[in-house]
Amino acid sequence: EVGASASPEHGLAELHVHIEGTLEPELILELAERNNIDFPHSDLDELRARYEFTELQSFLDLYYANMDVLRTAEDFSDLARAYLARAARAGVTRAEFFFDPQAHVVRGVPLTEVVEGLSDAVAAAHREFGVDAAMIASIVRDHPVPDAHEILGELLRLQAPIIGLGLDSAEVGYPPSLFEDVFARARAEGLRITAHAGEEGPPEYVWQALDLLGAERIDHGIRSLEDPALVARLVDEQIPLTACPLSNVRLRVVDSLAVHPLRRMLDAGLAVCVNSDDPAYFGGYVDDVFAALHDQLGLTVDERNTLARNSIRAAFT
Ligand code: ES4
Ligand code: ZN
Repeated sequence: EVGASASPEHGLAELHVHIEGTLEPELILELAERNNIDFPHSDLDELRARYEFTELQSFLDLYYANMDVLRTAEDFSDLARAYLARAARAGVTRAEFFFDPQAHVVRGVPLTEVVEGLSDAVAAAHREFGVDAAMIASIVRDHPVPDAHEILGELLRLQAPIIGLGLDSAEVGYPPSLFEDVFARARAEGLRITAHAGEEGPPEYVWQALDLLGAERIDHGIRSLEDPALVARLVDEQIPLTACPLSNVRLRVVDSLAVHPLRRMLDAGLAVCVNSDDPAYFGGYVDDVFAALHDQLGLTVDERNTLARNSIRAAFT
Protein backbone atom coordinates (compact mmCIF):
# COMPACT_ATOMS: atom_id res chain seq x y z
CA GLU A 1 0.00 0.00 0.00
CA VAL A 2 1.06 3.60 -0.39
CA GLY A 3 2.07 5.48 2.75
CA ALA A 4 -0.73 6.41 5.11
CA SER A 5 0.52 9.98 5.01
CA ALA A 6 -0.47 10.34 1.35
CA SER A 7 -2.72 13.35 0.78
CA PRO A 8 -6.43 12.45 1.02
CA GLU A 9 -8.52 13.03 -2.07
CA HIS A 10 -11.46 14.79 -0.51
CA GLY A 11 -9.73 17.11 1.89
CA LEU A 12 -8.71 17.10 5.49
CA ALA A 13 -9.95 19.29 8.31
CA GLU A 14 -7.92 20.10 11.39
CA LEU A 15 -10.41 20.92 14.16
CA HIS A 16 -8.37 20.62 17.32
CA VAL A 17 -5.31 22.84 17.29
CA HIS A 18 -4.47 25.67 19.70
CA ILE A 19 -2.82 28.48 17.76
CA GLU A 20 -0.63 29.29 20.79
CA GLY A 21 0.47 25.65 20.69
CA THR A 22 1.88 26.18 17.20
CA LEU A 23 4.43 28.67 18.58
CA GLU A 24 7.74 27.05 17.59
CA PRO A 25 10.92 27.68 19.64
CA GLU A 26 12.52 29.57 16.72
CA LEU A 27 9.59 31.99 16.56
CA ILE A 28 9.67 32.43 20.36
CA LEU A 29 13.24 33.68 20.17
CA GLU A 30 12.51 35.83 17.11
CA LEU A 31 9.53 37.52 18.81
CA ALA A 32 11.45 37.95 22.08
CA GLU A 33 14.09 39.89 20.16
CA ARG A 34 11.57 41.91 18.12
CA ASN A 35 9.67 42.90 21.29
CA ASN A 36 12.80 43.53 23.39
CA ILE A 37 11.77 40.88 25.90
CA ASP A 38 14.44 39.47 28.15
CA PHE A 39 13.26 35.88 27.64
CA PRO A 40 14.58 33.60 30.41
CA HIS A 41 15.64 30.80 28.01
CA SER A 42 17.43 32.65 25.25
CA ASP A 43 19.17 29.64 23.75
CA LEU A 44 17.29 27.21 21.44
CA ASP A 45 18.77 24.06 23.03
CA GLU A 46 18.07 25.37 26.51
CA LEU A 47 14.48 26.14 25.50
CA ARG A 48 13.96 22.76 23.82
CA ALA A 49 15.25 20.94 26.90
CA ARG A 50 12.12 22.09 28.73
CA TYR A 51 9.72 20.15 26.45
CA GLU A 52 9.43 17.05 28.66
CA PHE A 53 6.00 16.68 30.22
CA THR A 54 4.60 14.44 32.94
CA GLU A 55 0.91 15.37 32.61
CA LEU A 56 -1.32 18.16 31.26
CA GLN A 57 -0.36 20.75 33.91
CA SER A 58 3.39 20.46 33.32
CA PHE A 59 2.75 21.22 29.63
CA LEU A 60 0.36 24.09 30.38
CA ASP A 61 2.99 25.77 32.61
CA LEU A 62 5.43 25.99 29.67
CA TYR A 63 2.68 26.82 27.14
CA TYR A 64 1.47 29.84 29.15
CA ALA A 65 5.05 30.98 29.94
CA ASN A 66 6.18 30.86 26.31
CA MET A 67 3.23 32.88 25.01
CA ASP A 68 4.59 35.92 26.87
CA VAL A 69 6.44 36.81 23.63
CA LEU A 70 3.10 37.34 21.82
CA ARG A 71 2.36 41.05 22.23
CA THR A 72 1.17 42.73 19.02
CA ALA A 73 -1.29 42.08 16.20
CA GLU A 74 1.73 41.44 13.97
CA ASP A 75 2.95 38.71 16.36
CA PHE A 76 -0.43 36.95 16.30
CA SER A 77 -0.66 37.30 12.53
CA ASP A 78 2.84 35.85 12.03
CA LEU A 79 1.98 32.98 14.38
CA ALA A 80 -1.23 32.07 12.55
CA ARG A 81 0.37 32.45 9.10
CA ALA A 82 3.19 30.08 10.06
CA TYR A 83 0.65 27.51 11.22
CA LEU A 84 -1.57 27.86 8.14
CA ALA A 85 1.40 27.54 5.76
CA ARG A 86 2.54 24.38 7.57
CA ALA A 87 -1.01 22.97 7.77
CA ALA A 88 -1.39 23.44 4.01
CA ARG A 89 1.79 21.38 3.49
CA ALA A 90 0.24 18.71 5.75
CA GLY A 91 -2.75 18.46 3.39
CA VAL A 92 -5.16 20.46 5.56
CA THR A 93 -7.92 22.11 3.49
CA ARG A 94 -10.02 23.38 6.41
CA ALA A 95 -8.59 24.61 9.74
CA GLU A 96 -10.66 25.61 12.76
CA PHE A 97 -8.15 26.74 15.35
CA PHE A 98 -8.57 27.66 19.00
CA PHE A 99 -7.15 30.72 20.68
CA ASP A 100 -7.16 31.55 24.41
CA PRO A 101 -8.20 35.21 24.71
CA GLN A 102 -8.05 35.21 28.53
CA ALA A 103 -4.43 34.04 28.50
CA HIS A 104 -3.47 37.24 26.64
CA VAL A 105 -5.76 39.73 28.33
CA VAL A 106 -4.45 38.74 31.80
CA ARG A 107 -0.93 39.61 30.56
CA GLY A 108 -2.09 43.07 29.54
CA VAL A 109 -2.32 42.39 25.80
CA PRO A 110 -5.41 44.15 24.41
CA LEU A 111 -8.00 41.76 23.00
CA THR A 112 -8.10 43.89 19.83
CA GLU A 113 -4.43 43.06 19.08
CA VAL A 114 -5.13 39.34 19.41
CA VAL A 115 -8.29 39.36 17.32
CA GLU A 116 -6.95 41.70 14.61
CA GLY A 117 -3.74 39.73 14.17
CA LEU A 118 -5.39 36.32 14.00
CA SER A 119 -8.27 37.45 11.82
CA ASP A 120 -5.87 39.07 9.31
CA ALA A 121 -4.19 35.70 8.83
CA VAL A 122 -7.55 33.89 8.62
CA ALA A 123 -8.92 36.32 6.03
CA ALA A 124 -5.88 35.79 3.79
CA ALA A 125 -5.57 32.03 4.34
CA HIS A 126 -7.49 30.84 1.30
CA ARG A 127 -5.61 33.13 -1.07
CA GLU A 128 -2.19 32.65 0.54
CA PHE A 129 -2.26 28.97 1.48
CA GLY A 130 -5.36 27.39 -0.04
CA VAL A 131 -6.72 26.71 3.44
CA ASP A 132 -10.25 27.59 4.49
CA ALA A 133 -9.65 28.89 8.04
CA ALA A 134 -11.82 29.88 11.00
CA MET A 135 -11.33 30.78 14.67
CA ILE A 136 -12.84 29.36 17.85
CA ALA A 137 -12.36 31.32 21.07
CA SER A 138 -11.67 29.01 23.97
CA ILE A 139 -12.58 29.59 27.61
CA VAL A 140 -9.68 28.96 30.00
CA ARG A 141 -11.50 26.80 32.54
CA ASP A 142 -9.05 27.26 35.43
CA HIS A 143 -9.61 31.02 35.44
CA PRO A 144 -12.53 32.48 37.46
CA VAL A 145 -15.97 31.89 35.95
CA PRO A 146 -16.80 35.65 35.86
CA ASP A 147 -13.76 36.15 33.59
CA ALA A 148 -15.32 33.74 31.11
CA HIS A 149 -18.54 35.80 31.02
CA GLU A 150 -16.52 38.98 30.61
CA ILE A 151 -14.34 37.73 27.75
CA LEU A 152 -17.35 36.41 25.84
CA GLY A 153 -19.02 39.80 26.26
CA GLU A 154 -15.89 41.56 24.96
CA LEU A 155 -15.63 39.26 21.94
CA LEU A 156 -19.28 39.89 21.08
CA ARG A 157 -18.91 43.64 21.59
CA LEU A 158 -15.90 43.69 19.22
CA GLN A 159 -17.84 41.51 16.75
CA ALA A 160 -14.80 39.26 16.65
CA PRO A 161 -15.04 36.95 13.62
CA ILE A 162 -15.28 33.73 15.63
CA ILE A 163 -17.41 30.76 14.60
CA GLY A 164 -17.58 29.09 17.98
CA LEU A 165 -16.73 28.82 21.65
CA GLY A 166 -14.56 26.10 23.19
CA LEU A 167 -13.38 25.14 26.67
CA ASP A 168 -9.77 24.20 27.44
CA SER A 169 -6.86 24.22 29.93
CA ALA A 170 -6.62 22.27 33.23
CA GLU A 171 -9.56 19.87 33.22
CA VAL A 172 -9.76 17.97 36.52
CA GLY A 173 -11.53 20.05 39.18
CA TYR A 174 -13.04 22.41 36.56
CA PRO A 175 -16.18 20.59 35.32
CA PRO A 176 -18.17 21.91 32.35
CA SER A 177 -21.10 22.55 34.70
CA LEU A 178 -19.30 25.68 35.97
CA PHE A 179 -19.76 27.30 32.55
CA GLU A 180 -23.38 26.42 31.74
CA ASP A 181 -24.52 30.07 31.59
CA VAL A 182 -21.54 31.22 29.49
CA PHE A 183 -22.23 28.59 26.86
CA ALA A 184 -26.00 29.23 26.91
CA ARG A 185 -25.22 32.84 26.00
CA ALA A 186 -22.80 31.77 23.27
CA ARG A 187 -25.43 29.45 21.77
CA ALA A 188 -28.04 32.23 21.88
CA GLU A 189 -25.56 34.40 19.94
CA GLY A 190 -25.33 31.73 17.24
CA LEU A 191 -21.88 30.40 18.13
CA ARG A 192 -21.04 26.73 17.56
CA ILE A 193 -19.98 24.83 20.67
CA THR A 194 -17.15 22.43 21.39
CA ALA A 195 -15.41 21.51 24.65
CA HIS A 196 -12.34 19.64 25.86
CA ALA A 197 -13.66 16.76 27.95
CA GLY A 198 -12.49 13.29 28.88
CA GLU A 199 -8.80 14.07 28.26
CA GLU A 200 -7.66 13.77 31.89
CA GLY A 201 -11.17 14.21 33.29
CA PRO A 202 -13.81 11.48 33.79
CA PRO A 203 -16.62 10.45 31.41
CA GLU A 204 -18.99 12.51 33.60
CA TYR A 205 -17.37 15.66 32.15
CA VAL A 206 -18.23 14.46 28.62
CA TRP A 207 -21.87 13.97 29.64
CA GLN A 208 -21.86 17.49 31.11
CA ALA A 209 -20.31 19.01 27.97
CA LEU A 210 -23.09 17.47 25.88
CA ASP A 211 -26.04 18.02 28.21
CA LEU A 212 -25.13 21.27 29.99
CA LEU A 213 -23.02 23.15 27.41
CA GLY A 214 -24.68 21.88 24.24
CA ALA A 215 -21.33 20.74 22.81
CA GLU A 216 -21.60 19.63 19.18
CA ARG A 217 -18.10 18.13 19.26
CA ILE A 218 -15.95 16.75 22.07
CA ASP A 219 -12.24 17.59 22.08
CA HIS A 220 -10.22 14.50 23.07
CA GLY A 221 -13.04 12.49 24.69
CA ILE A 222 -10.68 9.53 24.97
CA ARG A 223 -11.85 8.60 28.48
CA SER A 224 -15.41 8.18 27.10
CA LEU A 225 -14.35 4.59 26.40
CA GLU A 226 -14.61 3.87 30.14
CA ASP A 227 -18.42 4.36 29.98
CA PRO A 228 -20.33 2.06 27.59
CA ALA A 229 -23.55 4.10 27.88
CA LEU A 230 -21.62 7.20 26.85
CA VAL A 231 -20.01 5.40 23.92
CA ALA A 232 -23.49 4.30 22.79
CA ARG A 233 -24.72 7.90 22.95
CA LEU A 234 -21.71 9.25 21.02
CA VAL A 235 -22.09 6.58 18.33
CA ASP A 236 -25.86 6.95 18.13
CA GLU A 237 -25.71 10.74 17.67
CA GLN A 238 -22.43 10.58 15.68
CA ILE A 239 -20.91 13.26 17.89
CA PRO A 240 -17.41 13.97 16.60
CA LEU A 241 -14.43 13.31 18.86
CA THR A 242 -11.31 15.29 17.94
CA ALA A 243 -8.59 12.89 19.04
CA CYS A 244 -4.95 13.98 19.39
CA PRO A 245 -2.81 10.83 19.61
CA LEU A 246 0.64 12.49 19.81
CA SER A 247 -0.65 14.81 22.55
CA ASN A 248 -2.01 11.80 24.48
CA VAL A 249 1.42 10.14 24.41
CA ARG A 250 3.38 13.27 25.40
CA LEU A 251 0.97 14.08 28.25
CA ARG A 252 0.94 10.43 29.35
CA VAL A 253 -2.80 9.96 28.84
CA VAL A 254 -1.76 6.74 27.05
CA ASP A 255 1.50 4.79 27.47
CA SER A 256 2.47 4.74 23.77
CA LEU A 257 1.03 5.19 20.30
CA ALA A 258 1.10 1.40 19.86
CA VAL A 259 -1.53 1.05 22.61
CA HIS A 260 -3.58 4.13 21.66
CA PRO A 261 -7.31 3.21 21.46
CA LEU A 262 -7.81 5.03 18.14
CA ARG A 263 -8.54 1.82 16.23
CA ARG A 264 -10.89 0.68 18.99
CA MET A 265 -12.70 4.01 18.62
CA LEU A 266 -13.01 3.60 14.85
CA ASP A 267 -14.18 0.00 15.22
CA ALA A 268 -16.81 1.07 17.77
CA GLY A 269 -18.29 3.40 15.14
CA LEU A 270 -17.32 6.63 16.88
CA ALA A 271 -17.07 9.72 14.63
CA VAL A 272 -13.40 10.20 15.47
CA CYS A 273 -10.84 12.34 13.62
CA VAL A 274 -7.19 13.08 14.37
CA ASN A 275 -5.50 16.39 15.08
CA SER A 276 -2.22 17.89 16.30
CA ASP A 277 -3.46 19.80 19.41
CA ASP A 278 -0.22 21.71 20.15
CA PRO A 279 2.14 20.71 17.33
CA ALA A 280 5.12 22.79 18.50
CA TYR A 281 5.02 20.88 21.81
CA PHE A 282 3.87 17.35 20.99
CA GLY A 283 6.04 16.21 18.10
CA GLY A 284 4.42 17.41 14.95
CA TYR A 285 1.68 18.58 12.62
CA VAL A 286 -1.23 16.50 11.39
CA ASP A 287 0.79 14.84 8.59
CA ASP A 288 3.26 13.74 11.29
CA VAL A 289 0.29 12.40 13.29
CA PHE A 290 -0.87 10.29 10.33
CA ALA A 291 2.69 9.08 9.62
CA ALA A 292 3.19 8.04 13.26
CA LEU A 293 -0.17 6.23 13.28
CA HIS A 294 0.85 4.41 10.10
CA ASP A 295 4.24 3.41 11.54
CA GLN A 296 3.28 2.58 15.11
CA LEU A 297 -0.38 1.54 14.97
CA GLY A 298 -0.42 0.08 11.46
CA LEU A 299 -3.09 2.55 10.36
CA THR A 300 -4.30 1.51 6.89
CA VAL A 301 -5.15 3.74 3.93
CA ASP A 302 -8.84 2.87 4.44
CA GLU A 303 -8.66 3.90 8.08
CA ARG A 304 -6.82 7.06 7.13
CA ASN A 305 -9.53 7.91 4.62
CA THR A 306 -12.22 7.30 7.23
CA LEU A 307 -10.46 9.68 9.62
CA ALA A 308 -10.17 12.33 6.90
CA ARG A 309 -13.83 11.91 5.92
CA ASN A 310 -14.84 12.15 9.58
CA SER A 311 -12.85 15.39 9.94
CA ILE A 312 -14.63 17.02 7.00
CA ARG A 313 -18.04 15.92 8.32
CA ALA A 314 -17.22 17.30 11.78
CA ALA A 315 -16.26 20.77 10.51
CA PHE A 316 -18.46 23.74 11.50
CA THR A 317 -19.21 24.69 7.89
C1 ES4 B 1 -4.38 22.00 25.67
CL1 ES4 B 1 -3.62 19.44 25.28
C2 ES4 B 1 -4.61 20.67 25.98
N1 ES4 B 1 -5.55 20.33 26.86
C3 ES4 B 1 -6.28 21.28 27.42
N2 ES4 B 1 -6.11 22.58 27.17
C4 ES4 B 1 -5.16 22.93 26.30
N3 ES4 B 1 -4.78 24.15 25.86
C5 ES4 B 1 -3.78 23.97 25.00
N4 ES4 B 1 -3.51 22.67 24.88
ZN1 ZN C 1 -6.55 20.72 23.02
